[in-house]
Amino acid sequence: MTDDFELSDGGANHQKPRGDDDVMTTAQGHPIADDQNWLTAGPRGPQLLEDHIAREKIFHFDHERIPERVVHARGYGIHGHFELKKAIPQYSRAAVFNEEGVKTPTFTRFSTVAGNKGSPDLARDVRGFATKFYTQEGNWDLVGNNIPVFFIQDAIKFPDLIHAVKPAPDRGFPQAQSAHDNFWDFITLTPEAMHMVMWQMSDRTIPRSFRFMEGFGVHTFRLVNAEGKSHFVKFHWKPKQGLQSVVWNEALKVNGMDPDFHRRDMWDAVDAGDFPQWDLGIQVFDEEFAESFEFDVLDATKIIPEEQIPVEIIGTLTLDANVDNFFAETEQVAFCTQNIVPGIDHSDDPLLQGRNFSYLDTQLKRLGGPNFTHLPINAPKCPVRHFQQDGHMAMSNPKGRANYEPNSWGEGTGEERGPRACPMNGFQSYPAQVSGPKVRVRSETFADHYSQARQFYISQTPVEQTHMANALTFELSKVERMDIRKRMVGHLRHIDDGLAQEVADGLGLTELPDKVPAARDPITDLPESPALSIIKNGPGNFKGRKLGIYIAEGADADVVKGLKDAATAAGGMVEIVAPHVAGAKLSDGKMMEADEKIDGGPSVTYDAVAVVMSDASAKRYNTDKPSIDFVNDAFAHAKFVAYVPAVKPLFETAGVWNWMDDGFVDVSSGKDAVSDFIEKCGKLRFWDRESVKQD
Ligand code: HDE
Repeated sequence: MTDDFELSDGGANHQKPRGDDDVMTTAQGHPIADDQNWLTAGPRGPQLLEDHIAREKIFHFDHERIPERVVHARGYGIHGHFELKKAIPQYSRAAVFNEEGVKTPTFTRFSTVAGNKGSPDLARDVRGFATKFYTQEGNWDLVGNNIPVFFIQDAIKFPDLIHAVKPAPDRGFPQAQSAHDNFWDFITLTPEAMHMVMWQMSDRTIPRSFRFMEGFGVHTFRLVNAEGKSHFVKFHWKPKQGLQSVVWNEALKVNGMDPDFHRRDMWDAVDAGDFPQWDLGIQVFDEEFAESFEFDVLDATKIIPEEQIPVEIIGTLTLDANVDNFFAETEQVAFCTQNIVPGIDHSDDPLLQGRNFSYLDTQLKRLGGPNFTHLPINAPKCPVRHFQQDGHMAMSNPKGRANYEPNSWGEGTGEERGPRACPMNGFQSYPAQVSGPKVRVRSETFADHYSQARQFYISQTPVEQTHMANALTFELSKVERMDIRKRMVGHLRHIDDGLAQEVADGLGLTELPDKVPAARDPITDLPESPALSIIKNGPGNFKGRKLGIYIAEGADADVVKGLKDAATAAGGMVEIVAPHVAGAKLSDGKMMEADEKIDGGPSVTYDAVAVVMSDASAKRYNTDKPSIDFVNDAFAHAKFVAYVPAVKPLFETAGVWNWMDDGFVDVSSGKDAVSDFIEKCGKLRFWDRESVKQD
């Protein structure tokens, strides 16, 4: 009888039923004859509880959800690897930093912070950037964000911050938004948040894609070398794709059009083999620098400008495999800031220290027991040996008799003695001097709240500064209480009077509110840091970006082909949009298939657009709302637009024909014009259009 059963590769006692490989079974392995009809007493009679197949199916379904993350609930994970390009034994003994060319497997999860699991991707929000490195010496989790500072300085304030930004407890809204009273009430009573708020109100919080944003470890960490010498370090992820964000009006529309915009973009890019990459950079400094720096390096509301301590690139992260199962991998991955390896250590940053408690605690709640390290996505890829045992869902249990230490099993006893601690290679905490009275105070060295907020603001291009003023005005306009609006403007006056005035004007305040009392007068002459601007750090080419070509019946086939070829040759992706999803017949009489019907492929989903139609089609669609929006939004969002003169009737009703600027390129003349267009697209947006509108 047993000969008829095939052993599965899953484990010693796991067998498959006779017959075909794809026979459905219960979780207990019973082959199922009918999975669609509950056992009943007679065809129209009551259902029987005896039906173990139906009951198991429903029981399991009832328990499908685990608690979503209390913050960063909405996220997207991708596998990859980190390749070390430059060994740094002088700073760290960590294996991951010592052998050039070695590839360490990784899992990275990007996320938004405030929204729940089903919230839209383009909320104005900080993005999480968490990477688990499965190193030879155990897992190292770098749990960072796309912004290098944080709202608060001490972890004990985190629940207040998160309560304030999440939906109000009485009404249960607004979802995934900071534009409401509770958030701004908390922020304006928390001056330490001002630097972070400047980043939050910048385009950093509406990234075009996860692929086009930076990542930061935020805190100061330590690197410790083989001699036990320590340096401080800050970690940076620099996207090889360059930086890019959307504009706010576009973000709002993307959310309606495609709430999964970011995860879809990542899935599509990885699926297409266009693997995104980030360089890992380190800013290394010693105690002496820390002492001389204007701000406290343990204060997570401060950066160290790259112009002051350069970022040294030491390796590259490549994200090259989508998950097989979202729940098993992205949902169950458990990042813990306390997962560090020998050669990396914590600093006394009070935000980091609090996080080291919180993450382990949160995983216990989310994953239901202490054995979440047994799940494949969390399990280290190096040997694991210890005397921990049992607990919920224990899957990898040690063999043998010894489950304690010290023990005297081992040689000659016929039993394994089990693992032993290793003082030479094991993790050693850096023996930093610690002394002082037990107190609940904030260090005086954390008291400057405005200087770097100002530095961030003055480092932006005028376009980005305008976006910040608009974002602040938008958010504060959603705040109902006048005193909160004014209080925020009172803070802005410490940052930049011009910005304060612009926001006051935007809010319709007749008088500029008084400055909020400052714990310390800001330093006003910190130099600009170009590294802080997105526009100054764009890619300069169209690689990895998407061109949407809107075609209709009779469109010039050569022009469409020319655009497709040129965009693809530049490393871009192309999608064809048409009035019907079947596509359109071009001037050569051939049918070109569409990727999207016009109302499913609005211009907000593309980095640049082209509209190629015959005169007859342009007349036919010049009252079609999705067609008008396609053109009008592309204009309003400062996109580059390729066109042929025949589209005039549509461009006229879209209101752009008389406003066409250098961001519009007539590509009817062929190859040169098309190349000119694609080259321009490398700038991503024609920002001059925004300033023209303001005049
Ligand atoms: Fe987190 N944070 N955090 N955080 N955080 C969590 O852990 C927490 C902070 C960050 O993709 C939680 O697994 C406290 C800073 C990311 O799974 C929780 C404080 C930074 C992720 C938690 C902070 C982060 C989390 C919720 C104040 C940037 C998502 C679910 C000291 C450096 C990781 C979970 C993923 C997740 C606590 C502040 C980044 C509750 C107490 C600063 C990217 O443990």
